[in-house]
Amino acid sequence: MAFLQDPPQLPHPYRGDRSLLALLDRALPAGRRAALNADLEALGDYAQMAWRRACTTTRRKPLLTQWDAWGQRVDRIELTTAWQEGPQLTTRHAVLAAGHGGSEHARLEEFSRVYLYHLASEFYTCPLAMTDGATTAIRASGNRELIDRALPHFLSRDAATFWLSGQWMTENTGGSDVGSTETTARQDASGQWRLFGRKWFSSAVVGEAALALARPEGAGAGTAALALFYVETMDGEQRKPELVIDRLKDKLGTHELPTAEIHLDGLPAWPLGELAHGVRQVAPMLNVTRTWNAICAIASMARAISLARDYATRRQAFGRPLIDQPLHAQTLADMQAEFEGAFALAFEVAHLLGRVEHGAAAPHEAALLRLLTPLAKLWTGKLAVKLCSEALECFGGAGYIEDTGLPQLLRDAQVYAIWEGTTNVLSLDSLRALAGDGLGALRTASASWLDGNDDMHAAATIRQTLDAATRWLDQHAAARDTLEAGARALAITLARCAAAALLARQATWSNPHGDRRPAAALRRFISHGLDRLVTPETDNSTLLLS
Ligand code: MFK
Repeated sequence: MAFLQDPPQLPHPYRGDRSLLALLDRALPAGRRAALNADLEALGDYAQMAWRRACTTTRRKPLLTQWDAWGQRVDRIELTTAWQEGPQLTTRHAVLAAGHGGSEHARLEEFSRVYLYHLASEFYTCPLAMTDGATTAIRASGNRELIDRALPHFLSRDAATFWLSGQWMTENTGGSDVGSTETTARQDASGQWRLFGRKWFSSAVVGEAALALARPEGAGAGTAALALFYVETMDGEQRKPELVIDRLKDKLGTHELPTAEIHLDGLPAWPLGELAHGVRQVAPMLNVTRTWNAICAIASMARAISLARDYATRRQAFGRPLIDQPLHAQTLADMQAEFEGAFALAFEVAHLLGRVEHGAAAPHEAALLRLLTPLAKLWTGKLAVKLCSEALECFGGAGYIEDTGLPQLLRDAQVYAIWEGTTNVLSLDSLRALAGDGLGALRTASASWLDGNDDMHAAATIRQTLDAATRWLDQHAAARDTLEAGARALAITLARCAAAALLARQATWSNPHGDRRPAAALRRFISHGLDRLVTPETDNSTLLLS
């Protein structure tokens, strides 16, 4: 009988995830913890079923039909199975509604659902993130008419009344430099605003609404002159003719997500607030979608590590299972420690968001949230690619073969570093947050997270690294080019300090329960180093000569 290798089995994504279980047990009051269980069990079941289904069926892509047989423009998109299941599943388990549930814990409860659902959703979480962000931005605008009109749909617990919202910012001019937006807004004879222009990346084109940036006719150039508008895309069952889908994008990954290029030919629109400072108005949306990005990134890491660890118990080589081979075990443990740090940081951002939104935060925590949001997004985005790549290698050649389902993990992970802003854009955003009291807030928070932990080496390393980061900032504060050139290194250093201090807090809670694994994760994470600061040479001209 020829040798046959057992494929990896996916442990239950909820019951088998000790990081999630320990976090929720620590952070939630007992009653809320118990109430959350049924939804998380169900989403874990769905995720396990979806993995099995993905391993046994041929993956499909969404299909755009632009014209019907009789020459009528229809722009109809056929969605994949998970996307068709999305509205029912997410409204039944209140994925979005949970985040707006009137408690400081609401966001933590929402994002634990997102974490479990994300990979099974085939990136249906992308438009869900946009819908969550649009809800947050519309609520922040105080526009009562739009709040009453859109939010009951966005937060509906009934698929029949649920609406998805997009976020239309990116244009041909680029995803980062939003100030060069070319879409214009004009009022027609009746005073109705209408949008004209081309949007280059719309991942929620099947949605019923969107928030869009546009330049009101006659307004000046640049970011401050942009306005933020709310649009609806459907007239009953028909897509409005003023919204045209030009084509679906052919992407490296996220193949099931129907990302479209569209143009707007007079689509009716309603301003959220003043007819300027649209980026300022959309910022609450950006910060929410960046939190989704971080949670989805750690979900990819969790899946990759979970499969690699399971496989290491099944795969025998050189006479023993991989898990018993020192170098392989070392590799897996290194991955696990980095993942646990990223997990701690991403979920702290989610929990903080809820506390700040519900007025339950300490005085320094608004500035802390403003800083940790870009840090979590940029660090987890990069780490997901690294860990998914490492995990594929844990399978040897099998990790390179499409119908194992494994290569998709790596292809999809690449999106976290660009979705909602590149690593460099987010590093520069962290400088905005540091111009306020971000660093002071991080120092205060880290001291409280370390409180009661007995790992003196970890505490000293975190404090020394934060001191070094403070000195680095002071030293370069007046030299903008140097500050920008070193911003990524600074951001990753601060993210690692925050993650280490959060690991210490989890270890302090877990030790008395007899669980020494978080303490081991902390030691391992610290051994990988926290300080990534560099003093950049800002003159790159010699090296960049072609
Ligand atoms: C899931 C799979 C998806 C499928 C594939 C997707 C592929 C990728 C598709 C994409 O295109 S994703 C890219 C989405 N685009 C972005 O994430 C935007 C990236 N650019 C930025 O984040 C810039 O920093 C930003 C446009 C927000 C601002 O840059 P500017 O034009 O230089 O504006 P400025 O003057 O610095 O900021 C304007 C205001 O916003 C300021 O406030 P004031 O008006 O009060 O002075 C800023 O403080 C404020 N602001 C900016 N970022 C903020 C913020 N406020 C709070 N939080 C923030 N994060």
